[in-house]
Amino acid sequence: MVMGLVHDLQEAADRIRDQKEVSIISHIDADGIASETILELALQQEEIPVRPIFVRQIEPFAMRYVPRDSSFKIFTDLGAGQQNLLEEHGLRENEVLIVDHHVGRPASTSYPQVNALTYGYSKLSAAGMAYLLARELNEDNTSLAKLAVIGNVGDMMAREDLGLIGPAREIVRDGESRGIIEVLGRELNCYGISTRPIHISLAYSDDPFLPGITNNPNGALRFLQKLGIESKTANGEWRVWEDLDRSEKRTIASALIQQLIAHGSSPKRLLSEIYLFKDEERRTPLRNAAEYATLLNACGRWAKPLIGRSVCMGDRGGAFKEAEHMLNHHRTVIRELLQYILDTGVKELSHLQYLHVGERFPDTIVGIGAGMALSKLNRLKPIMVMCHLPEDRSVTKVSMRTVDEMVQRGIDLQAALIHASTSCGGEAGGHRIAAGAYIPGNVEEEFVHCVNRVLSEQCTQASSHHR
Ligand SMILES: [Mn+2]
Repeated sequence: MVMGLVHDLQEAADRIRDQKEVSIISHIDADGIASETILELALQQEEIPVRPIFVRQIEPFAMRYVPRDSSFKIFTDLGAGQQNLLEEHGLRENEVLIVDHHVGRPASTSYPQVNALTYGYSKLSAAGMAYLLARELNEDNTSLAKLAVIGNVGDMMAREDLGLIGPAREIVRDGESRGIIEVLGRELNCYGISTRPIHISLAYSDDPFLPGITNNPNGALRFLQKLGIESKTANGEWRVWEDLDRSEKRTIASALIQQLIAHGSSPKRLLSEIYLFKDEERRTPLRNAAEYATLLNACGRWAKPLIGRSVCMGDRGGAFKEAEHMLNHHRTVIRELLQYILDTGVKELSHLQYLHVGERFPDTIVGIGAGMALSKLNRLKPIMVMCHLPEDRSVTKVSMRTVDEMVQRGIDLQAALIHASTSCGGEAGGHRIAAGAYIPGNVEEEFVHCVNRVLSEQCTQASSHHR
């Protein structure tokens, strides 16, 4: 870790130790829920009472949930980009700590902040930062490494490099030495390895796109049969990826590598690292980082982040049942949304495809639906899905998704949405591959065309660099 970070963590830890009462304001996604829980558990150890508050990151109404009381306010997984709002809310610099990994927008008050980006770490999420702070408070807090890994994986920090790197990787090692985390190297880069039948898991893989298998469970099943891999156990239960032995996994991986090469695609992204939690029961979504993160995301998206928090704190009874229920419901509604997008069809511009779903679906899942629809549409054209915000119909939420290949070619959705929103009085945030914005409802049409223009410029710029 760079020296500046070590120093700033010490200072932040000292600041926290002095507090009588703390409010933690965090984001409702997996990283936000994990961040909040890490700090809440760490503060519990210090006997400091905590009040958890969850908000949607870039929504315009977030501040109304921040209490106006004497408690010390820790903002996790948000705050860096909203410092002007903290200021407007009347927060002074001695009552705030920001623990974040988003691009900062400074205000005239200089709020104390530990932000992964400040230290040059772009592959470390807020839960990673919260963990480093918790470990600074007490070395024994390495027991919280699992939650940090869930946050990191949930925020796609392992995606680009096919594994966690830098400080996020050190956190994995902390978990390994506590005996909680097991790292499986060079595993198939697919989702659902602990809970989904193998062919379903294979059919989910779209990075890389597997011809005849991606989005095609029957094709995946035939593929397994051809290789002589049993899809079911002796008592007729579907096997999951985790049940396969080493040689079965190797058989599948080498067949896929051959297939990709035969189709002229690169097998480079086929294998990645997977993080298993040995203290969790097999065949549950808690068993690996990616599925655990989805469970937490489901809680957030159905406006029950506190249920996710209870699961993170160890509840395996009522809260876990409810979380599982939300996860299943989540899947059903996402499937409906996907079908709706495919049935309705998208409008196409030169550099993007888009659709407005009105208020048929909760705004919190529209982005995922967009991502899933993309793999069934023209993958190389970024997709934009718009919807109305239930709390305020005059605001439109915009979600965009693209694929790695386009990011390599110079597409940056975050930059495009920030650019287009500033000119129309909206707010945007996210990443190159996935980003979102809130815009006034009456500028939708202009906005879409503005984003299309920016995307076309990004393409031109990137190709002129290559020349
Ligand atoms: Mn985050």
